[in-house]
Amino acid sequence: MALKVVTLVGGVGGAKLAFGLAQILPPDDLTLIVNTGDDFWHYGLRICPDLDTILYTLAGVVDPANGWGIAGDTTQVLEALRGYGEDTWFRLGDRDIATHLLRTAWLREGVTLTEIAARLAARLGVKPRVLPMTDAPVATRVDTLEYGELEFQAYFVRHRWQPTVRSLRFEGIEAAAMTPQVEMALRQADIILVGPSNPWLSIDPILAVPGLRQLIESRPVPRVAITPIVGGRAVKGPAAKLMLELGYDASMKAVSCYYGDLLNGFVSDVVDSLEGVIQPHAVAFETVMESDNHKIELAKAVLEWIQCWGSV
Ligand code: FO1
Repeated sequence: MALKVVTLVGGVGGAKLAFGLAQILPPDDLTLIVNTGDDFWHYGLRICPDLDTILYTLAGVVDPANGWGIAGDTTQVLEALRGYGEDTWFRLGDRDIATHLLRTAWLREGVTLTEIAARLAARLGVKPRVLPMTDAPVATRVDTLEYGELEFQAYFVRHRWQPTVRSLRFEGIEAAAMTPQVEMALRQADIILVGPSNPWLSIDPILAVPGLRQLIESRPVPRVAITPIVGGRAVKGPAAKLMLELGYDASMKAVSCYYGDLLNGFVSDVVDSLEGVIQPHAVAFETVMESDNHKIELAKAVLEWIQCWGSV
């Protein structure tokens, strides 16, 4: 029987799990709810890094080395901007710019981000549903010791997430609302997954959309996160450093505690023991996905494990 799987994702780790799930689930049974707190305006173009990373990954065109952008993309525009004396700290590829041009033009026509993601997915041949967490503009702001408050991409890319983080906030989140598509997907989900994404930077913005966390917590279905921390370290990005700066241990147990009763299941990595995991269902798999096959194996193992105990 069809199992509707809804996965909250942001960043490269989340995209890897999404890829694995997309290879084993019928497209109609997989919905991705994507963080939009990283989105920003750059040279007048609306950039949506997490949406594009998911779309490019599921389309099989993502740059494998970075996990974002388009494989083999060129940087003629970037070099021309540098020729004008611009500081090209955010590496936009030429083909990637086509995505931003289309999205920006559609936004100007009043098309919603949800509809834009659907159009781009259709044109890229991506069949699972890719849903922005909200259609309202939300911007993650990072308050740092060295520079004060930074836009997310200034923190993450320009300053290579080296500044010391004091706090985070999601500008515009109070006025944001779940789209009907997000609400319906969560209401109809048989399984809700939280990808191995940064809980503070990629998942919290999604959970902060008014009513979204409560809706997930109210669902009597398996609600499972895959750890983004392995052996006390982030697989990629600032998660471990950020945890220490925010006063947590850099451990998968601390992630388990942080998510708390949002979840009833937790997947840690085999290098970490399960004691300290507070969710009633816990398992350890090899969660570091280095190959496409590994992404598929992890997705398969997680779903099979859930079906052993899920109330589905
Ligand atoms: N990340 C970087 O570390 N450096 C970049 O120059 C960069 C450019 C970029 C362009 C388009 C895009 O969709 C993503 C890009 N990213 C870059 C990744 C992005 O900053 C992160 O993937 C998310 O915002 C956080 O996961």
